[in-house]
Parts: sequence; structure tokens; C-alpha cells
Amino acid sequence: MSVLAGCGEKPAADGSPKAKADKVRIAMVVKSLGNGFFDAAHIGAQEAAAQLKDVEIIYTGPTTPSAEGQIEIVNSLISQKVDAIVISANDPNALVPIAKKAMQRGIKVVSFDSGLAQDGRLMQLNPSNAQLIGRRQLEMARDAIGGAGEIAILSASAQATNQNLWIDVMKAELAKPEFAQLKLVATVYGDDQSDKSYREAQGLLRSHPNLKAIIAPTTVGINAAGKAVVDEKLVGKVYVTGLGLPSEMAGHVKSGAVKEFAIWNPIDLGYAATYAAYDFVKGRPDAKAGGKVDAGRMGSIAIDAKGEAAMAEPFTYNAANVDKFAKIF
Ligand code: RAM
Repeated sequence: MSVLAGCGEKPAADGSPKAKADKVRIAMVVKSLGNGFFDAAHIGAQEAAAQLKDVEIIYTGPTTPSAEGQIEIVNSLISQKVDAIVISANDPNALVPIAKKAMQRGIKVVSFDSGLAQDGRLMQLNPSNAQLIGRRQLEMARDAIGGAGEIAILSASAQATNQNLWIDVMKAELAKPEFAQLKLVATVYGDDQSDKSYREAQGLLRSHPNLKAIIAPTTVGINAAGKAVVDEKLVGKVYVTGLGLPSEMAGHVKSGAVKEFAIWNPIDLGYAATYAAYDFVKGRPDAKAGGKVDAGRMGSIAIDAKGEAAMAEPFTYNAANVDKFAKIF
């Protein structure tokens, strides 16, 4: 993290060269470090910073995905007087008081990926529509197992805003006739940690002998579940699907543990979130609920009345295209 003495001071009146501290400092606070999804979002943030020219990115997050860890980090970012915080929240509500404190100090708080409750941020940038993301995962599971059977969900942390939203959609969709043959037998949480996710996946496979599919709506979980299916020698009997990074999933598609999975472009998400934060820092009149933000090469993104915006539809990957995208994210 870069903290420069005198940060927040105005540029010298004599026109002497601006210090780095005079750049717009945007802190990207992720659920946890070491997650390839957020590494990709960071690449997008840096791309945006390079285009905007006067932006410095501070990339940070706790070592494990906890709200407490993020609260500590936001507190320190308030002391550092950053200009904006772009956060993927580990809890929709627990971070609201600290986010409000940041906003009271003039820091523009935008959530992306996993949202903060409305009063804790100026805008939430969703990767796509939650209904679409939830439903797509059920369709992939159903198609992988030939239409009928037991399924389980391996999620991230139990308070994650985004996963919980998608799980709620999946549960509601399961009541529809097109999914009547699917039976959800368990929902477990791997906390976006590879080892815990692996153990939870193993637990599902061992305690549900008739399990046909694991849906993991997390890039960490789906990767761990793929490994567990191979290690338990259940390829062809249990299929893993959900949201994954092509770079991490190509091997699982080859092993046969995974037929199809989906994701949006995490680089674009980090890029657009950074642009959005910049618009708020610059006080652009359209940067408000009901308005829009300018997201560089992504064009302009509309913000709805609740301060939420959404990017593109999730894309589906399989043996035909996974290698191509594995080179990108
Ligand atoms: C994990 C994180 C992230 C989520 C993706 C799909 O990397 O939980 O928040 O959007 O999976």
C-alpha cells in the first residue's frame, strides 16, 4: 500500500510538478487476496488507471474473506484519505457503518461484484443480472446430469452478498416445472478458501452417494470441487458446474469433471468499477442513482433508481472454447 506524506494536500500554487499523492487514489478492496478472480479485476483497474492517467490504484483485501478484515482495511484507507473505495463486500450490512464513515469524510464508496446495502455505497456494479446468473447455473447442472437427480451447492462465505443473491434465485427457480426433477440436498460454504472448499466438496460427495451435480457459484469453490470429484474417482458420475475462470477450469473440462461453466469478464468488471469510482470522485452530474457512468471502452453504464448497474450476460464455457479464454482470465 502506498502512503505518501502530505497526501490530500493541494498541488503547489507555483505549478511545481504534482506529487504522486495528487493523483486520484482509488482503493480496490477485494473479498480476499490470492483469488484469481480479483487478480483479474485488478488488471482491469490498472488498465482503467492507465487510460485515465491521473489515477493510482491501491489494491488490497484481507487474507481470508471476512467483513472484519475489510472493516480494518477501510478504516486505514480513511486515515490515508484515499479518494474512492471500490469494494467487493464480504457482508452486505456489517460494512455499512464504516462505509458511511468513509463517505462522511468525502471518500466515494462504490461496491462492485458483491454489493454493500444501498445506504453504504453510492453505486453497486453488478456483473450481470442476478436472475440470469442463478438460472443459468441450474440449467447447466440439469443439462450435465440429463435432467434429473440430486444436486448440492458449494458456495463462498455464508454472508457473501453476491452468492446469497444467486442462491436465492436458484432456490426460487427450483420450484418451476423445468427444474422439478432436480433435488437440492445441501448447501455448504467453502469461504472462498481452496482447502476448505475442497473439504466441503469431499464431504458432499461422501455424505450424498446419489449426488449428481455440485453447483459452485464461486471461482474458488468450483475449482476445488472439480479436484474433489477427480480425487474421489467420481468423474462421469458427479458433474461440477457454476462460475469459474477459464484459466483455472480448463483442466477440469479435460478431466471430464466439468462439462460447462459460466462467468463474465472479471477484467472488464474491475475496469468499469474503477471508471465508475472516478466519475464520482470528479463529481460528474450523471453519477447518481437514475443516471449513468462513463466506463471507457465499455461505454456508458446506466444506474437504476436503487443505485445499481449491471454489465453483460454471463458467458458459457466448455471444451470448445475454454482453452481460448484460459489465456485471458
Ligand atoms: C469468487 C468470488 C467472487 C465471485 C466469483 C464468481 O471469485 O466469490 O465474488 O463473483 O467467485
